[in-house]
Amino acid sequence: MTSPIRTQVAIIGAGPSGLLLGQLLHKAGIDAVIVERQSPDYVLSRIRAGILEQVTVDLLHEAGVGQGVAADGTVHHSIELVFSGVRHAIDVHGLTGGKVVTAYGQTEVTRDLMAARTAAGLPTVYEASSVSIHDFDGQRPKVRFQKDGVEQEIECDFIAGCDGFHGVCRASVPEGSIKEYEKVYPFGWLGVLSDVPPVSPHAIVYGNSERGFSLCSMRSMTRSRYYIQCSLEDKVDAWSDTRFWDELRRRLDPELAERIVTGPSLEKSIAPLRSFVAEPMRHGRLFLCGDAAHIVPPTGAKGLNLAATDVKYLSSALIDYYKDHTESGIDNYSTRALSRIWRAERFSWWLTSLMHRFPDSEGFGQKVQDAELDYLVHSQAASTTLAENYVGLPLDFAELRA
Ligand code: FAS
Ligand code: PHB
Repeated sequence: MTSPIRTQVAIIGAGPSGLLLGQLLHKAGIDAVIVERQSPDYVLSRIRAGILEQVTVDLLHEAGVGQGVAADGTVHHSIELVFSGVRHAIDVHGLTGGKVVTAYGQTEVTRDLMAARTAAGLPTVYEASSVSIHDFDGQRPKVRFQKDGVEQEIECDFIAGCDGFHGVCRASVPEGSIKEYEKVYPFGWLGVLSDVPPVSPHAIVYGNSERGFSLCSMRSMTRSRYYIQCSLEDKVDAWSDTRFWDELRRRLDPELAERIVTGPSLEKSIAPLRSFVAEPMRHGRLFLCGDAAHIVPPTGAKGLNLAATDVKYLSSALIDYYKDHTESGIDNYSTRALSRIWRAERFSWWLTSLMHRFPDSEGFGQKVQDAELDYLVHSQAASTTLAENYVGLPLDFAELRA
């Protein structure tokens, strides 16, 4: 084994959580090493989120990587709901006193963060194998990994578990020290990315037809992202581009179906949907962050945004620790993050329940879903509830009562 690497914070995972945390710590003069098991290209090849809350956009600017979203992000003032063959606009901007969301892909966010880290010459170990974490219940936690066959060790003050749902960090917490809450949904999302102009460039369109859920989103004015609800038994190979476009059209209102521009898929994948939270998010000197601690069904566009606010809370806590030698931030991290996470979990579960067809939802259940959709688009109070959750609840929830 080579001589140990010494740093203040060891970050496991170079997805958006790990990279954004590394960038915010760097700007505060705190050293961090990131250890990632995949290559940069592999990380960038995963097509995921597309909608950023204002809190997330502000954080990218705070981290010094806001140029991309400012130049290429598309601001949305409204979302649209399609059901019973009719499309209804929800004026998110008007209902929330001017708040908006921005369409800018997670791939682009990750690329911007990677470029900033490289430009600053900050240490990131890609394609690390056999990553393990140790002694995080003590004062001197350690990370061990192999790189090019050589065993290496990091000595640090803290470990940030930014390694996603299938990572090593949450799995390393002793059984009995962590409680997990989970709900798995009986369907998945078949997603397609295509270099065609978005059918609705200024509104994300959510559909609930008798054939199932659909979603029309975008990455830019020339690149679109579409999803349809599919069975968990479905296989991507069974979905030709033509079959996908035809099915998507069947789930939209006639005008939108007519307007949609189709083209070859650049990426096509099926993602399962689950709600998941692991509590607490702090274990000694290990902090779980982002998908390592929680998962939401993507219906509410919260996954990436929750990861960003975890990073905001954790980076502030670590900066307080190193600058002011106070531990209140790190002591409160888990409670503070979980308070916002559960509100987003509730919203994501609610919108998923409202916009999807469930195998057992015929009869009374379907009539109630139809009635809730009708109420939602005709009641300002109901639309306001949707709008204020969609743009993202404030970092400090007390603001909402103000
Ligand atoms: P990530 O999973 O992005 O990153 C974790 C990183 O840790 C990865 O790079 C991984 O390779 C690495 N890692 C894992 N184990 C490791 C180990 N042992 N050692 C070192 N590194 C390790 N959110 C939305 O808002 N909208 C969406 O439409 C949406 N679609 C999604 C589709 C899919 C298939 C998935 C899985 C998620 C989707 N999400 C969506 C949620 C997604 O955007 C996450 O919220 C976001 O990626 C969270 O970022 P991280 O916490 O950084 O986790
Ligand atoms: C996306 O653009 O990928 C997207 C948009 C809205 C969602 C989920 C995903 O709710």
